[in-house]
Amino acid sequence: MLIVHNTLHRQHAGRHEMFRGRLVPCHESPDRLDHLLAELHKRPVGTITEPGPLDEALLARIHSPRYLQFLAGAWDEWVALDPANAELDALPSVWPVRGFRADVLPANFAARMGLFSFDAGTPLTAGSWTAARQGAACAVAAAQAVASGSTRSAFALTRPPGHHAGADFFGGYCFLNNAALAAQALRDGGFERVAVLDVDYHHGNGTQSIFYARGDVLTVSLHGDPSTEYPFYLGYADERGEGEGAGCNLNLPLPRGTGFADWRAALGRGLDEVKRFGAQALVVPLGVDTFEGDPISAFTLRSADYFDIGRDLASAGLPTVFTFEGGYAVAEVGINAVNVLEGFGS
Ligand code: 6XA
Ligand code: ZN
Repeated sequence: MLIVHNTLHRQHAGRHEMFRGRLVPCHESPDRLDHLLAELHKRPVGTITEPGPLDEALLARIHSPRYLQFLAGAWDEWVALDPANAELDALPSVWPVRGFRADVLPANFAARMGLFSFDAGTPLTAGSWTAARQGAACAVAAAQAVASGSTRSAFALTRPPGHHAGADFFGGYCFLNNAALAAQALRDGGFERVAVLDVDYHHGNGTQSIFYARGDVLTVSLHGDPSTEYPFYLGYADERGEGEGAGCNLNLPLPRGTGFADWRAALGRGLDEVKRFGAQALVVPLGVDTFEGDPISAFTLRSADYFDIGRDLASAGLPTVFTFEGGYAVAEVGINAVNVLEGFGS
């Protein structure tokens, strides 16, 4: 397995996220990836490499030009409002809900921050854009290596994560949708039908929305039931895709407290769907916030279960790209993720 590392990920280091009326320390911290990398050095499952420059044309096929333009300049705009802002994270505080104009692009920075986001839990910092771009480059490099046939599987150490980011919005700690970029790179690399099977605790709303009307990319997500779990407003079982994408989205919401036996049965349903779709390549947004010790999630998977997840995913027999998503029990993040990779094999 090829491992593609984001050497610049530490440049994205948010201080605070909004939680129940308070600014609390960010769960999505740089040490998450450092633990993962340390575990990969301890238990080598493949060669570790760094990505080349990000493919701008590919990026622009997944994200809208005005969103990319906003992200590229957001930090400078934030600091230009007040030099003291350089010591603070940028967080949105106003959003256009139903009935508001989504086509206008206000001159006001806060208004644009809200237009391009959906929560107040995703701080934008001085290095967020640099880190997010390098993370995206990792996902693309991993997919291109798999598409070229030089490796059968690859794992991209994407941080910040990506599966909540849509074509033109950030949220859920995500700015660029690494898994969507990987799926598109696999399509461009010659695989006619690609499946995304998201095993993070949270619904991959960004990936779903990006591919919702496309028939060439299947999106499957197993996750905490959105009626009680973030991101709340998407991820229900009746969302099946639209237009050419009708039937090409499958959500498998599971209740809080779900243990490995039931979770694994849902994974089996997801894998059946991948097979039925006739996928030629697979993208797995890999979050390990399904772990029993995760501070923000409510499934009860144990560390040993992650070997079985890897084995089950390998049973699809497909060229596979993993991106790294959630998982906040920092000490166990590396162990659990590498257990999946070890179980998967090469
Ligand atoms: C709300 C929780 C964000 C969840 C992020 C995540 N601040 N997504 O792990 O997969
Ligand atoms: Zn998650």
